[in-house]
Amino acid sequence: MNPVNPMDAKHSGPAAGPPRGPSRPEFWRSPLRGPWLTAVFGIVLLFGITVVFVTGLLSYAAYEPDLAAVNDQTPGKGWLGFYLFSWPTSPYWLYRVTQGVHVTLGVVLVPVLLAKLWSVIPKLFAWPPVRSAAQAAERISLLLLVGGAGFEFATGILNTQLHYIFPGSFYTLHFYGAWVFIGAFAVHVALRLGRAVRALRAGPRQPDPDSEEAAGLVSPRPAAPTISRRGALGMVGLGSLALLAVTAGQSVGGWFRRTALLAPHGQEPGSGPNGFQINKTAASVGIRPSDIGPAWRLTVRGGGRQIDLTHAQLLALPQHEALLPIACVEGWSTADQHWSGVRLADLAALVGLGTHPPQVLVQSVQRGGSFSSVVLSAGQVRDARSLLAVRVNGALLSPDHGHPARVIVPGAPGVHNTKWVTRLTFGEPV
Ligand SMILES: Nc1nc2c(c(=O)[nH]1)N[C@H]1C(S)=C(S)[C@@H](COP(=O)(O)O)O[C@H]1N2
Ligand SMILES: [Mo]
Repeated sequence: MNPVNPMDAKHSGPAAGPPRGPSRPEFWRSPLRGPWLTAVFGIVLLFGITVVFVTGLLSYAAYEPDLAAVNDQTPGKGWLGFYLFSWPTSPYWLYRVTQGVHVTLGVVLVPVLLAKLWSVIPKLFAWPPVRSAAQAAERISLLLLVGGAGFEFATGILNTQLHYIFPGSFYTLHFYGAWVFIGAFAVHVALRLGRAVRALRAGPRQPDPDSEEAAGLVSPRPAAPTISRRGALGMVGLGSLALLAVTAGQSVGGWFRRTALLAPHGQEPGSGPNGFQINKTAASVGIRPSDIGPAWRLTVRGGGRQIDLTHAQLLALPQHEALLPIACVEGWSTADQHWSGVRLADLAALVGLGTHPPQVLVQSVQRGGSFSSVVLSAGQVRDARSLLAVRVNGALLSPDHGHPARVIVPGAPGVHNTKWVTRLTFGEPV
């Protein structure tokens, strides 16, 4: 213990003061820290994180996890799936917007999150560390809040940048992490919203460091300012805008993709009709040329019947067009592409399920991997824009885009647009 310095007594309580270093309020000297600045960042995060959370929940609903086990990346969710609903096919750009917002806003909020943490950092070292049971509980909730925010932002950004660095388990981590984080976030908002609103009303003038309003954020020994508080806000705002400028292009797609400096640019899709973003190439998931060559067949099953089609027979069926994007969970999407192929509903009709086509299990020639099969809902099958596509932008599909046939459905996440399809099973799976 340090000897009590009478100079410190004012800020450090009656008994032995805090140890030297960051536990002493005098240690923190930025004249910018104060309740107003913290409240501004806090309110931005309150709205921003709410939107990111809701669009994240929507992303899970878009996977239709209740439809089939193959659709569900977090099968142990229990009642956390209470809000799930059947994902619509209109508007056809639905997932493109919800997931574009989720990823872009998440990235854009990073500077605000860091600034918010910086603005309250003295509180991390507050002395004594535990004053009462209630305060201990609050500090633990802050641990979950800060840890949860770091975890959610880190896993999310790693996923968008590195394409599933955690094989299969990204969903589990990000999903359960989100619920822990949002629980702590709700507690924090309940405890602090009143104070934040009062601080915003009171304006940017710094309160006395010892006052209740200062909330332990105002330095009792401020250094000379090198930037104004508005300047600091401007800097954070510019940081966010810069991130927006180099991120949003990947969700807009088309020409704007070039501005998306932060988007994964590893695979260059090239030019021509098939020259748009590819998630996983045929080679990268072990598709052999023989899997998708002349020996390839499409098997359509359902209603007790089975039909096998060659590629030529598939091309001979009535072809329909649909103008649809691919929108990946990673936040990128393509501009609308001209797909053409056979309607899923028409394929259901081939096995006698034409009037009210049921759901369908789609299976790829791909062996293994969590995206090699999916169940599409009856609503998706019945939409006239839902195709088993064989062409895109006038050309046959390239192997990387799913030749000989791939699913394309409106409004759905990219992961439901299964490539290299070889089997469709209509009806309830047995
Ligand atoms: N068989 C199979 N289909 C698949 C995938 C896959 O890994 N395997 N990836 C999916 C994902 S996550 C996306 S975003 C889209 C991307 O389609 P694209 O590569 O043609 O752009 O394909 C989907 N279809
Ligand atoms: Mo994806």
